[in-house]
Amino acid sequence: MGILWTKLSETFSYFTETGHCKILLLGLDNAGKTTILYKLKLNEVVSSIPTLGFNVETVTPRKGLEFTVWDVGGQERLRTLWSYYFQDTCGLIYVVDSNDRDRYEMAREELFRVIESDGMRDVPVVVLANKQDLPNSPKPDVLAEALSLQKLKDRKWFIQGTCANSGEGLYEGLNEMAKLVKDFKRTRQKIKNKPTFFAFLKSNTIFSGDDVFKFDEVTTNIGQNYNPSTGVFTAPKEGVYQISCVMVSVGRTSVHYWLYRNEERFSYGYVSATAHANSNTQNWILELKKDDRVFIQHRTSQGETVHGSRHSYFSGHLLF
Ligand SMILES: Nc1nc2c(ncn2[C@@H]2O[C@H](COP(=O)(O)OP(=O)(O)O)[C@@H](O)[C@H]2O)c(=O)[nH]1
Ligand SMILES: [Mg+2]
Repeated sequence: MGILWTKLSETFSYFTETGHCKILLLGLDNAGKTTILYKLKLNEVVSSIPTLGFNVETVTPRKGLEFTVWDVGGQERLRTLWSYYFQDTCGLIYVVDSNDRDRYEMAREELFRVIESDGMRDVPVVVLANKQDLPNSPKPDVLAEALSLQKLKDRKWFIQGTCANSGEGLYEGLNEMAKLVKDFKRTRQKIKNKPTFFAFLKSNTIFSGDDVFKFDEVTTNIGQNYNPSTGVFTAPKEGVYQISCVMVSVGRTSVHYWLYRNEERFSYGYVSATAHANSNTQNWILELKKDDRVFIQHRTSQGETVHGSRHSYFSGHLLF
């Protein structure tokens, strides 16, 4: 490994201590990605995995840190394969040939396509305005404008001029990436520590007897503490939780229900019948202990229809 990497290795040491970190190194072909890997002297560990014409290089310079490299642009039919690599990404380095003005537009489109993909939400971006050594090379700010980087509102980004051949700017660019990734991982960690769930009832459902309401269209489940197949939320830790539900009746029937904390029925819910639909909303602040279970159960022997299709829901999150 070269001097440049030795310097960066310290910067990146944080990640090995705090778990896995995956960084994508993308850009159109000919932008300079492979040259960058070589300049960082990471070439010794480059492994190339050609899958159906989709050529992915991965480099693992130290345990827990992984760079994944491929060319974006064209290859419409291969895009579906990308999503696999987007998962768990904590940084994107996007390399652009500053002198390739004809393909600025394409580089911009591809960049946005990548960052708007599932799994890439809020992932920080460092753009390397490469080939700055060429005469009359447009400066990084020109490229920033052409790539519409100012549109990236909720995401940290940084642009750095580089010359991959000499290595100029690479340390600065990667060092900034390391900083942004650190912030990103901290924020992610904070979110992970806030168990939250939100689940709709997918379709109209008739409940009778002591059926537990299974809200089966889960839109958020941070921490996976809500189980849609049982309808039960299990508190992962002690704290004050906000738990809410909206219950909507449909088709001239009423809905009777209880809210349970473990074996305790601590609230009664009732939706009266009308000609069309009616609703009842409940909002609780609950102190829960670890492993306390919260769920909603039907209470009357007769069958009652609860309105699905994004009308009725159950949600909760840890306040503090
Ligand atoms: N002048 C100049 N040429 C570069 C620079 N970086 C890469 N190149 C050249 O651009 C071409 C494409 O580089 P490569 O790393 O293969 O691009 P990739 O397709 O993104 O992997 C090669 O001929 C490189 O030598 C640079 O900073 N300055
Ligand atoms: Mg290459």
